[in-house]
Amino acid sequence: MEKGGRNGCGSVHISWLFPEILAMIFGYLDVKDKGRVAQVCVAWRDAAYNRLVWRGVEAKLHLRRANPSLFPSLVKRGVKRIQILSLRRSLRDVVTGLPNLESLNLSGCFNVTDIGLGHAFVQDLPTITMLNLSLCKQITDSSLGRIARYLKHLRVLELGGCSNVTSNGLLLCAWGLQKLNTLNLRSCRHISDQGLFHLAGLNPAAANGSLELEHLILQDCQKLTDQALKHISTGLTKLKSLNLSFCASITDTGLKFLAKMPNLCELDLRSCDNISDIGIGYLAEGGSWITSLDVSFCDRVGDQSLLHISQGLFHLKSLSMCACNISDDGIHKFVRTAHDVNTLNIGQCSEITDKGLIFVADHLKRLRSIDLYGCTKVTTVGLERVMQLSSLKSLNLGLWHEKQT
Ligand SMILES: *[C@@H]1O[C@H](CO)[C@@H](O)[C@H](O)[C@H]1NC(C)=O
Ligand SMILES: *[C@@H]1O[C@H](CO)[C@@H](O)[C@H](O)[C@H]1NC(C)=O
Ligand SMILES: *[C@@H]1O[C@H](CO)[C@@H](O)[C@H](O)[C@H]1NC(C)=O
Ligand SMILES: *[C@@H]1O[C@H](CO)[C@@H](O)[C@H](O)[C@H]1NC(C)=O
Ligand SMILES: *[C@@H]1O[C@H](CO)[C@@H](O)[C@H](O)[C@H]1NC(C)=O
Ligand SMILES: *[C@@H]1O[C@H](CO)[C@@H](O)[C@H](O)[C@H]1NC(C)=O
Ligand SMILES: CC(=O)N[C@H]1CO[C@H](CO)[C@@H](O)[C@@H]1O
Ligand SMILES: CC(=O)N[C@H]1CO[C@H](CO)[C@@H](O)[C@@H]1O
Repeated sequence: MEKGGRNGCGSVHISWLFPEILAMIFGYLDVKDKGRVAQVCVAWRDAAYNRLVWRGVEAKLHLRRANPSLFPSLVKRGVKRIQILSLRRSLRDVVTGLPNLESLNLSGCFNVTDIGLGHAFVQDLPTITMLNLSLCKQITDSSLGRIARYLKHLRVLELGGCSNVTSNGLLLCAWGLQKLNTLNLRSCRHISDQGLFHLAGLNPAAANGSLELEHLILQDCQKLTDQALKHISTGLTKLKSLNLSFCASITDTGLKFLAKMPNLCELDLRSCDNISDIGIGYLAEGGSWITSLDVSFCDRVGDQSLLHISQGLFHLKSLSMCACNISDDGIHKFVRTAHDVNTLNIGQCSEITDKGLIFVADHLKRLRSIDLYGCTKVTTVGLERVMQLSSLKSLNLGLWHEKQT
């Protein structure tokens, strides 16, 4: 950012601008430059204090020594989203210093404990809608109890990698967090089917459930079985996306339940080893509205699944089958009804040849992105046909080739 002309900010044109207009312009700068323009002169500093400038900005803080002007200056700018990079002071200071706090990101902050959160969350905090505790590994169900009690307006809760969280913690969430829209439980390996039973509100005497959930990430929750999917499909009917990747105990039977979910459009089953063509058949028979399906690294998913998909998943836009046992035959069956598909990831499918790519080029006229990384049997003949698709924006070939433009 230049300081603007010989007269500092007195440069003729800019000084004519109303402070409101300056503030709108400053709003487009990145956070560092916002700080710099505020140091140019008094007029610019005042303009830079306008809340418009800082709207949506996430302040990143190292909370070390006491700094009495920090929170008032953030409040003055209207900053409502905070990311804590390191924590040597009480979290309570943050919560009391920023009464309008909307988003608190503590991800990866290793010093976050139940005791620390216990000091911070002692009264209703109705403005906080986003809490990111991912990788705060010391957090247990006891913190979830506080969160469920005092952060009732939470819409996004990230607990990825919080491996001490159990189904009891989920019961507490299901009791207190009625407005939850997004819940990330990645690698919370102690969570069992019972936790999902509560989350889905299936025992209303104990908890009404978080029935507004639209996005649920259960990646790598190894204990979950088909029962959990039954609970989800019964109670969490607003769910739009579900991530079950690496849930090795999920089987084809579980997919029968998911096939009935009216709003489910994104399903991630990457590396679910017990899923086979039969399960994909259930999904397709259910007439599901799935637009995005990932079954990459499912060894038992193959050409038969592509046939099922062509006969039932008519709304599919994105399909990922990396390292699945598929061939040109399967592609041939799939492309006939796959008119809306814009993303196709079939990397490491070593049986695919130019023939398969020609089927793709002839039928998938909306294809924007294709992954062919490690497809060792394809040659420039097939690739050139795919590259002629006018919609194509991205072609991943990994180490072997590169898209020429
Ligand atoms: C962790 O935070 C507490 C305050 O909650 C502080 O007293 C302590 O010194 C911090 N520890 C480290 C290693 O930063
Ligand atoms: C929260 O912090 C994590 C870790 O630093 C970062 O990756 C993530 O983008 C942050 N979230 C938001 C919404 O900024
Ligand atoms: C939460 O933190 C994780 C890990 O750093 C990050 O990947 C994710 O985007 C964050 N989510 C939000 C909503 O900030
Ligand atoms: C469930 O919701 C109803 C109606 O809002 C409420 O009266 C009841 O106390 C709730 N049950 C629990 C266990 O919180
Ligand atoms: C499921 O989680 C994995 C890992 O976090 C992520 O790469 C993938 O995009 C997620 N799938 C969906 C549909 O969000
Ligand atoms: C791959 O699929 C074909 C038929 O589509 C089948 O004959 C073959 O046994 C499968 N290979 C493996 C390793 O599952
Ligand atoms: C407080 C608590 O329960 N901490 C446990 C978290 O999980 C690790 C192992 O994953 C245990 O060693 C801790 O005792
Ligand atoms: C729950 C279930 O059926 N798990 C099976 C998944 O597949 C492996 C073999 O691939 C079996 O050993 C498990 O029993």
